[in-house]
Formats: sequence, C-alpha cells, structure tokens
Amino acid sequence: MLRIWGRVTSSNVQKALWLAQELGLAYENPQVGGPHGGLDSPAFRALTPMGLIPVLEDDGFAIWESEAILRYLAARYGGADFWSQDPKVRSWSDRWMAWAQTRLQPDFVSGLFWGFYRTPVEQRDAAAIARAEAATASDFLKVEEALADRPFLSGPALGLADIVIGSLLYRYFEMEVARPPLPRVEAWYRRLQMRPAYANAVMVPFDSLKGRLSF
Ligand SMILES: N[C@@H](CCC(=O)N[C@@H](CS)C(=O)NCC(=O)O)C(=O)O
Repeated sequence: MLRIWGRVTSSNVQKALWLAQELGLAYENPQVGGPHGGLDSPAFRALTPMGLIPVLEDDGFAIWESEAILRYLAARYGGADFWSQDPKVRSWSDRWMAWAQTRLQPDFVSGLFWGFYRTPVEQRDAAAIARAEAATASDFLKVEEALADRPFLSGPALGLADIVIGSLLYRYFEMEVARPPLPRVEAWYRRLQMRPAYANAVMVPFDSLKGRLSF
C-alpha cells in the first residue's frame, strides 16, 4: 500500500495525489501538516529529515520532495506514460519542472500566493505584490508560447510538467489578481479540469489558507 503523507490543501501534496490518481494507484493519505500538525513527531521525522509534506511511502521506502515523488511514481508505475523514456520527449518535462522550481515557484507561490493571498491584508506589501503579479504574468506568457504547438506542456500527452505547473492553475485563476490574456493556458486549464484526478486532487477549496502565514 502506498501512503502519501500531507494535507489535501498543500499544492505540493496535490501534485502527488493527482499523479497517483491518474495512475489508478490505491493509496492512503494521512493528513499531517497545517492544522493537523504532526510534522515534528519522531515517526514523521523518521520518514523525512525536512519535516515537510509531501512524503511518499512505498512499502517502507520513504521519499520526500514533491518532484522526486512524481519522478518515482512515473518511473515505478507509469510505464512509458507521464515521464517518457525517450530522452528528447522526457526533456520537455524536465526543463519545465526545473523552470517551475527556480522561476515560477518563487514568482507565483512565494511571491504572489504568499505575498497576496496568505498575508493578512494589513501586512501586505503592495509594491512587492505588484512585482510578483507582473513576474507571474510574464512566466505564464512563456507557458502560453510553449502551448502554441502542443496540447500539453510535456508534449503530445499529459506528463510531469503538466502536473507540476498545471497544479498551480486552479489557484492562479481563482485568485483576484491581474492576469494577461492567456487563451492557450486557459484552454489547457479546461482540458485539465475535465480530468477526474485533477478535479479531485487539485480543485480543492483553499480559503482556509487566506491571511494565514503560520504554516
Ligand atoms: N520543495 C518541497 C516543499 C515542501 C513544502 O514546503 N511543503 C509545505 C506544504 S506545500 C509544508 O510542509 N508546509 C508545512 C505545513 O503544511 O504545515 C516539495 O516540493 O516537496
């Protein structure tokens, strides 16, 4: 039995849950982190020295870092799907995953989502939010360009890049922030929304995170 540790409102946990559901895997999802706590318990720290979610446990083998978890699940259970064995096709997923970690996460997640949504109104820094909004817009315009010749960021079919970046779309489009015209990104988002695994794992209300900096 697989176990994916972490609260369902964590976007990093959502990536792992989404892929596990796409793969049709049975798993348990113990709720830890956020209001559930448990990240400092000796049992959880035995799984990860980082004390963060998600953690995947597969038959006693524990993996932390959401993208390492995605690569493990795809390699172990995905066959040729999700993370192609063709080095060129695989590189599409890999480059967007690297870009998401180094560019989109800082701009959107740390900058805009935390700076705007998770920060109480009276503590918000309007100039920093405007910078993060502009940086995020410029990032999604890069995704817009990439989708000109492919239905999915990973290539002809849904892959790991779609999971990493697509999992952020629900929050980006639900939040009251300025966005540039992104017709291809919106069409891609609609394609993702039609997938039961996306609707179930990613489209999870996140208002409990609003104005909350504590976790
Ligand atoms: N780079 C790590 C980030 C892990 C991380 O920051 N997880 C957050 C949730 S998204 C966490 O554990 N926060 C503490 C909490 O939820 O209590 C990954 O991708 O797995």
